[in-house]
Amino acid sequence: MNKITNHLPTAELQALDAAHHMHPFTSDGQLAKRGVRVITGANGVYLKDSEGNKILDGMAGLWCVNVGYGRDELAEAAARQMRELSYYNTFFMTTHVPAIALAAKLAELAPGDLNHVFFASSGSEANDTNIRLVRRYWDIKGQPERRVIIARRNGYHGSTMGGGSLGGMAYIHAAGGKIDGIEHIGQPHWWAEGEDMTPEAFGLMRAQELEAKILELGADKVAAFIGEPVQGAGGVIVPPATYWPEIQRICEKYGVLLIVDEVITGFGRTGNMFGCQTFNIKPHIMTVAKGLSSGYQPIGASIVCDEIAHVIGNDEDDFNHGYTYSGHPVAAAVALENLRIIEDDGIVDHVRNVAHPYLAEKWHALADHPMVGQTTLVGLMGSLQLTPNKEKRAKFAAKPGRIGYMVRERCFANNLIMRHVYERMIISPPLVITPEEIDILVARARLSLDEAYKQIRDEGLWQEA
Ligand code: PXG
Repeated sequence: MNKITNHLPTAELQALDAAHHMHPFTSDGQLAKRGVRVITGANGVYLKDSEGNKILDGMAGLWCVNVGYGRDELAEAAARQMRELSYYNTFFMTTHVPAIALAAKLAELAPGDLNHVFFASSGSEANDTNIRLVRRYWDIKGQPERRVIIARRNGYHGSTMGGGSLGGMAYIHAAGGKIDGIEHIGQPHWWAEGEDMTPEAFGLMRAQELEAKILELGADKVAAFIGEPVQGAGGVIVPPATYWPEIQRICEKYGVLLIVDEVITGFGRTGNMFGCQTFNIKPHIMTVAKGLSSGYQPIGASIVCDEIAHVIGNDEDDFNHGYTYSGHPVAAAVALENLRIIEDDGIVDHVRNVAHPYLAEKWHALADHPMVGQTTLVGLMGSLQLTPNKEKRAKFAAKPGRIGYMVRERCFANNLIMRHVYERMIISPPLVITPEEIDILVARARLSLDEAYKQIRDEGLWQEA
């Protein structure tokens, strides 16, 4: 078959997919039995599938399509750049205009003295870059023993060997191992782990695990700490207000570099350009990807502070790291145009002043549903915690993920993409979502909860662990 067409019958596409396509984070055998969903097009906040369904994408793809689908300007920017300079690298004393312009633009947008950009093609790659950057920095500073990077359990930083090791997902470590020199501390997930503590006391306690870990390892062994302002893939875990100030204090006290992974929270998701601004965090390095191009091109970057960039850059030896596609001109041109759209269309203001307040009222109202024990919403990333007993913050007796999966299946059936992370339902819609579309999203979410609730009761699964 040499022509990819949308016009084959769904069953034929599914059969070809099952025969040849290995999917990420999937059991392909199980998927083949169920039948994969074939997406054929998208516009605004809606996806279209091969059966003609119009699906509201409550996840913006994988948290990335910030400006919505089908923007002509981005297609034009790509076509223009492909004609002008389809590819050249940024190794060997060369550069090109899109990489220059995007680096300068990111330096302008990023807070503080985050003025230097190392390009990658994804968030995982950018985090791998960060591992090298911080270790190289300490080598040059004459402290080569500072190698350990501290991260959090249930954090997510990608699925390359470096990114997957920084992440705190045991099932990813189990898939082929984990690199050395990465240590994990607890996550600030009050609902699941805070027991009888107040959120504030719990947030402080979890942050202080960083200090304990630094003291256990010896401060002279610790290169950096990495965290997401709000854990995304972990279930939209919003840390208590006490958490980040204490992390910042501890990093400063021990001279530990602070890497903030903004792959999801960057470019308007939290109601500011960056999550760091929402949570008042001052990092040495910021990881970005996803919303940087709204997913129209694969691109990521490490945005680095003056001190680290100058120390590494002023050494006479090379920084021996880089990717064929670091600063890819087409990806960079598309990212630049995407940032122009975000600014010119006032998308961050739209999130802060229109979409967030409108969604917040309706989203938090879902807390009256018998199954919803907690609702969170920061900007346009939100979660619903499912529970059989709200007062006790109880877990379901069923296998972890089973109940969440049932709700997700109802969402699918009702033409809403709302994902689940175990028993947390999560949303992260395109930032351009309108109040009318928010009404549809919430109505479908409620309908799906109602249907799943009935099914859970009928199947005898309404039981506490
Ligand atoms: N950091 C964070 C905070 C992320 O959310 C990455 C790094 C890695 O980016 P790349 O571009 O290498 O995938 C991510 C990616 C999910 C899901 O199911 C989340 C991500 C990727 C795939 C699935 O929530 N986040």
